[in-house]
Amino acid sequence: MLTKILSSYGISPAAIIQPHGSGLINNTWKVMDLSGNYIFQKINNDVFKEPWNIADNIETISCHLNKEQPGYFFVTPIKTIEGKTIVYKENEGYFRLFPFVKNSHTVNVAETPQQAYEAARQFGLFTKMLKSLPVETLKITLPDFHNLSMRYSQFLRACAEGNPSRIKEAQSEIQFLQTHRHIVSTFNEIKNSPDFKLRVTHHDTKISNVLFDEKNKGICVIDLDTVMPGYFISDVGDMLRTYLSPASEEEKDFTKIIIRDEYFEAILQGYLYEMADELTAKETRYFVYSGMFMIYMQALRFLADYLNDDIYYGAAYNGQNYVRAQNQLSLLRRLMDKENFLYEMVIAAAKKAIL
Ligand code: GN1
Ligand code: MG
Repeated sequence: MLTKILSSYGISPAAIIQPHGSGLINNTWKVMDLSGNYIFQKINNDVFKEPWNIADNIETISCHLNKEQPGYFFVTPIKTIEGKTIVYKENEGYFRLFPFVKNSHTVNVAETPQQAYEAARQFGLFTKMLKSLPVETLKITLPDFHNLSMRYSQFLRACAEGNPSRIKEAQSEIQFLQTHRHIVSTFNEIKNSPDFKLRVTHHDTKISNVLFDEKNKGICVIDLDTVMPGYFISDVGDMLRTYLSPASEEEKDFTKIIIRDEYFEAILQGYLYEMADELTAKETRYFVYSGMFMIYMQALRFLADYLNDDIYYGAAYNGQNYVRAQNQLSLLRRLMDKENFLYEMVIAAAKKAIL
């Protein structure tokens, strides 16, 4: 089946196809052919209901960058022999193909603060390079994706209408999330504040979405499905969520979840290197909040999915989404423990960046 779709790009049936990466939503393969190496993806269209919106956004972004920032390196999908950037096959779904960038590699977890710094610079640079593109020209590929008040309502619905035995089991986590709903109120203030700008936002800043070169310098960001208008708290927040702790969201031993200060400093320095002049003073003061926002939202999403019998994320073992939610709540507690200390780091770095 995959071979047939690849033939619309002129790729030979003898090409080697291997599963690649660890995303929860799309399926990804590496394709090795005599004509070159590629990354091949099936778009999950239960999640992305309008895959053509993704293709349109990538087209809009690449046209803008080619014109305004011709030196900026950026990976675009390869066109089929017929000139399409997405292939649709009935009963199979939507597929696209990217060139595999030579001498590049990805990492699955941040192993050094230097990697975290490089990634933060790349995500900051991406937003900065697109600052002259009017955000409203981008299509919404996932409505309300990082709308925390909507996520909170979804969670409340799951608490009322979900699996009754799971609701009972998760009482203490449900309580905790409700007690901390001030995180949602702060988000509502942000939405209504003129100090917070909508910019071109990546919305999936895990470290495996950055390509590194042989010297571990960042080359560019990849996986542009969720690029939409958004707030900087989404991008910085997901970096804090996924790089600060050495243990991932799948870890069951929550004692392994810690906040590594040197990774916080690296994300801060890397992001501000590109974005210090773009962020308003008020936005900068919400740097630590952005981590709380994303971790809280991910806990809500994992827990709501558990209560709804795992319809969104699926589960490789019984209770996986419950473990993920508990894991994220531990991470949130650890971050809150250090909130003031990290805030001081932000203020010090912002002062230096202005001088
Ligand atoms: C999903 O598929 P992946 O791993 O890139 C999810 C993110 C979550 C993440 C949690 C479209 O991303 O929002 O943070 O899982 N993407 C979508 O691991 O829902
Ligand atoms: Mg993704």
